[in-house]
Amino acid sequence: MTTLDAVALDGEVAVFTFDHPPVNALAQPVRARLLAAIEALDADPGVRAIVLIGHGRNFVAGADVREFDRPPLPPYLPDVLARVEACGKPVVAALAGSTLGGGAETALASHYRCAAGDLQLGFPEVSLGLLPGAGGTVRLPRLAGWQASLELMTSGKPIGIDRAIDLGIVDRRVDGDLRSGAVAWARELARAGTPPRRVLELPVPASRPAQFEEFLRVLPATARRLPAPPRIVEALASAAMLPADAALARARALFLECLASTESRALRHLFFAERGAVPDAGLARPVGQAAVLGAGTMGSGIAISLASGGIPVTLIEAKQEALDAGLARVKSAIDSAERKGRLDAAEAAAARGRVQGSLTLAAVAGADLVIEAVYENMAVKREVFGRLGQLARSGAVLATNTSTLDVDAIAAASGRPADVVGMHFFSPANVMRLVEVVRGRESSREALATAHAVTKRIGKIAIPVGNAFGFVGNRMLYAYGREKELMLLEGAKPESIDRALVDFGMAMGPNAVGDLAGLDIGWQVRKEWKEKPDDPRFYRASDLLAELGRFGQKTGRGFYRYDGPGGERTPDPEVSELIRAEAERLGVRQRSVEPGEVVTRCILALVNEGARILEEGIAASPADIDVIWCNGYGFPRHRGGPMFYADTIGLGPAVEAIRELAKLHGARDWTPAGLLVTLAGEGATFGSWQAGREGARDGNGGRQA
Ligand code: 3H9
Repeated sequence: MTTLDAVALDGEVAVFTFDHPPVNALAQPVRARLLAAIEALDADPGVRAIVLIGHGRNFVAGADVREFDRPPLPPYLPDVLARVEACGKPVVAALAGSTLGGGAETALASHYRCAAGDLQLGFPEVSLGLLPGAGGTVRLPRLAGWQASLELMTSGKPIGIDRAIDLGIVDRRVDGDLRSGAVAWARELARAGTPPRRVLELPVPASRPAQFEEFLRVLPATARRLPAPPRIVEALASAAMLPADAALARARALFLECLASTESRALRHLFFAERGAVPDAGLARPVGQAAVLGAGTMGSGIAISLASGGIPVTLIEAKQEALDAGLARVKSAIDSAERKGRLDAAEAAAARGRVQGSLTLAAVAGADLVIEAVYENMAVKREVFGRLGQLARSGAVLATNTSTLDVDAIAAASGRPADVVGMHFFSPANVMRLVEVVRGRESSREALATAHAVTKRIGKIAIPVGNAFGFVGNRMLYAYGREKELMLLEGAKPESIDRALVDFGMAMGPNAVGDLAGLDIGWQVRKEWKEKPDDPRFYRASDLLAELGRFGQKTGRGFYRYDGPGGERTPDPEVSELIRAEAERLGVRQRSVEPGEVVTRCILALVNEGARILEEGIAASPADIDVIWCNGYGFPRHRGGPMFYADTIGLGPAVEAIRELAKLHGARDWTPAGLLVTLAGEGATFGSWQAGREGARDGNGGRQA
């Protein structure tokens, strides 16, 4: 009788369990166990069929991404899966939950597949800059056809059980206990003498050679420029044209090319950076009820996030009309999530049931967490926090959503500053995943841990930041914006700046973003900003347009015009003329500014400010800055964030370029940060610096800004 790690016998059926917390990733020991098990079970006369199943909620969430930064270790997944497929006894994969990447490929190498109703099957490799590298590109089309394979693998989006059955990927659904259902089916197959059905032996579906090129052409231009999507299409085209062995070898070679690419390294860096542990997780206070003050766009967005994430919330406003409008926004967003299938009917009903409104601040008394999202004005916030300090129950965490004001000054007004933190959500709060969790001078570890835990619980990414003007994201935004504003005065057109940065990969150009957010918003902030740089050119173009009532999209004019029939964005020559006259007044000589200069100045300004923020301890790590910029400001993910990008160009060349810029534009804006100079001098990178500090930090409760 077989006695093996991870194998249990159920009569003549052997059950192999993937048991590798947290998500059963296919790390080397798991691959070795699976290979040993299949070989032994294939040879064991007492075993007539094999079931593969995952421990816990998931089957297998893929290859172990942590191994990708090291030399590959045998046994390699493609070889292990080839051995599974070659097994002489029926192998039934029992799928549930996350069945992703290498996990989905394991399912395809099995002979039969059944699944539980919560199946999420997909090929997310593309979001890591990779392609399915363990035979998926050759096996999947033999079950699901070319079009579905192209779509599943280039989108990375998982599918549920119904679609998996429709596509022929899953053979049957198991209601009730998955293990028993799979074992019963395996026994049935064995007793009926049903032979293994090997996917690689199924006929190759017909294809047109042009089909792959056509698919590539309609992919978004951004995807076409990345390494993975065109290689996924090429691997599938090879599977259509070459014998299986040659197609498998081609896919493997393409996978290794992707693995070595900077883009994949960048995406893997973000994958882990976005999954940092909750600092002081054990200290988080339970949150059974929340309250949000202010039912404007931000407040209702936060309420939607809390309710959808399972936390009952009271939305509080002073006036009935504003409260009704806020509650209507919440309802409409939940309805829309239901229509789009992001919440099922029961989840949507539960989310709606978790939101109630109130016109009295006293309603905060029942809340464990209060998030303030009232008007961005210190006097107003201090008044609100003074009352919250009295009304909120003892132990409740009081969070301000301010994006620019001093959290310590707000905290002091509450009379209980240890309970106060900042939770800086980004707009629209129900869509954007980023929250900067701001540590005030007196914020307690418990209050911070609670803010982090709640953010994670509602599916968002919490990044710890220190309390300084603009925290991390907006402070860096000012450095980035400073340069684009100077280049506007120097003669660059708004649309040329935007085009250069969009070509670099930014989701939107900064001038288009300004128009979308409203140029009046930043103008107001700068009016109240006491330590604003003493430079008449600082944000002069934006302020000039705001002074002229050109607030952006909401007034039909800003850096662009929006007054055409469809309200679309069109360049406005009048703007360049207004800025030219202003430049003349300020004595700025206009010239032609090339796209390369736009990118260099804007991105190096980010890098330099990021390095200063690290020196000052406002951010805990370069990776945190990368997560903030990729999730809050549309920095291209395939470049890994500004600090990772700096590592890829080299810190030495970055410092040299900054010194060159200092010669041309002055040392005030272009003195290289001390940390940057030190690391460049040591031949180090932000990545190596972070790795060196991580050991010391692990001992004291995770990341702390
Ligand atoms: C692949 O398969 C390539 C093959 O084609 C070819 C090979 C030759 N590896 O997200 P969570 C960790 S490429 C290692 O917070 P959730 C994660 O770091 C892979 N670790 O949970 C975190 O650790 P910690 C294709 C992994 O419930 C913990 O698990 N597969 C992996 O919100 C919990 O993660 C993917 O791309 C992994 N593959 O979501 C799937 N996955 O607790 C990637 C997770 O220490 N994973 N971890 O911070 C996911 O999409 C989500 O994690 C999942 C769970 C949906 C599974």
